[in-house]
Amino acid sequence: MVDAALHHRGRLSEPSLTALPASIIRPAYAPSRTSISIVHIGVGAFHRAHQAAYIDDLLTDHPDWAICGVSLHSADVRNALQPQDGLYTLALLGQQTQLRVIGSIRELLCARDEADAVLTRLADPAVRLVTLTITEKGYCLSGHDLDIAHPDIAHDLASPEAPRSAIGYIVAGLRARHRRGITPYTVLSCDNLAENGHRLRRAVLQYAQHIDIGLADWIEAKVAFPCSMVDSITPASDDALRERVSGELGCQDAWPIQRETYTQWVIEDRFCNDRPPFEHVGVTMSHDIAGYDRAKLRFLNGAHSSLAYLGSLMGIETVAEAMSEPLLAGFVERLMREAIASVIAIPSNLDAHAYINAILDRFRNPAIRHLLSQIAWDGSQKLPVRLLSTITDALVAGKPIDALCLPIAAWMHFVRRQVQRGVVLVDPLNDTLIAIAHACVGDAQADVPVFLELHGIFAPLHDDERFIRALRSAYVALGDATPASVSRALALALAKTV
Ligand code: CS2
Repeated sequence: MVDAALHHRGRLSEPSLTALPASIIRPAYAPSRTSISIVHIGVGAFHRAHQAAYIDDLLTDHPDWAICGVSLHSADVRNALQPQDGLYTLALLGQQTQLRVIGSIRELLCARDEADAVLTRLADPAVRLVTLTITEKGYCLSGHDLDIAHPDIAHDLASPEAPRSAIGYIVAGLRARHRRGITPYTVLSCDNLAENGHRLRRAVLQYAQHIDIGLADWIEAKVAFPCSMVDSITPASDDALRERVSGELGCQDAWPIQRETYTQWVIEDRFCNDRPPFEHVGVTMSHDIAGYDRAKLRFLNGAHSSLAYLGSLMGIETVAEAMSEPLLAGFVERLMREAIASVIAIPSNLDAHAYINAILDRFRNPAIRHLLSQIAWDGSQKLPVRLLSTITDALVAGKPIDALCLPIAAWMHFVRRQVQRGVVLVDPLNDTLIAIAHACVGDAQADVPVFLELHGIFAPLHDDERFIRALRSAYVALGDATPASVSRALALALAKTV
């Protein structure tokens, strides 16, 4: 809890900026003199640590690119940041922690109770860009298609003027612009999904086709959905951070956030309306970002999810702790250097060896307490893009997949163990996973096929004999998923040539 005495020293706000200690970096512009051109949907920690920091740099010379941050369901961020004039602190965790106040989010809306204000912003001709960080599940996809049976999508299709989903809002905004003859905005996904722009475009078009075919044709012809790759490790905020920040600021910040100093953003240069001069603030603009995307998702996120499930079964709490376990760190390094590197196609200017070295260093960062339990969330959405995609390519190339199947089997054991222990799973397929876990008996022959029934995750691998065999062996190798049996499985995997 924040020290009660701090409340008397006030809240972070625009007037309080000048009184902050000199060590705190603050906006080099007057936040109230900026204007909004970006609507961002999903004002979570990642957006506030990543995109909002780039835009904060940009506003110094280009004050008309400020952000309106929209949360679809929860009012928590709005309620925390509105009394602070949208300001909040970003802690940059390096050898020395640097605190920086970000001023780029100028308006905060909660769509659940301010739908009209959100729709008005989306229809505003000054808004030229809509960005999103709604996580994998926010796209409401089943495989590559929009899941029209998803409750939010079904709701929005029935009443498109009063949407709930991000897709529903994007299309409602475009519909208003289409009717009024206003140039559409570019829709830029900033989520950790392979080919995020293509997936979003497909989902938006499929949705629009259900409500208005003329609108769907207009969107298809006129609206750009660039792909992007985003990268920065952003552990969830905790009380230690809140106390430290308020102490150093000398005033209260209700919701500071933290990230590593490393950050990367690559955007496909395809916009249908004006765009910010992103390249002025360190963003890489490219015409082909698929290779960057693949490298990030398969190396970094693939390794992260592997650490999350194997490490959790070993009773380890954080990424840095996992990296100090020789068997686990050794396994994950081998996984990247051999199993993943041998099948991945990456940009010619990207040195895979150096890229992996940098990832290992980032994972070892002692200043970061990144919980494995946070990374373990939403496994059903993350595993296909992070690990199963590599397995698919390895099978096509006739390469070994044994090591790649170990983290998948670890996820299955993790799900089974959490449910059987009564621990809440954070996953949109929660209900299905609970039913599966209850059906598990701890035997590979019985358990693995039940998981493989999840075709949304496993298709087209679910009936591939080589995959099933390797997955069963991995499941058996992990034994009863205790720290000792997982260590044995890792030692065995390391003893083999991957
Ligand atoms: C992590 C990512 O929580 C997770 O699943 O793997 O959030 C990861 O930290 C970021 O993608 C790094 O850019």
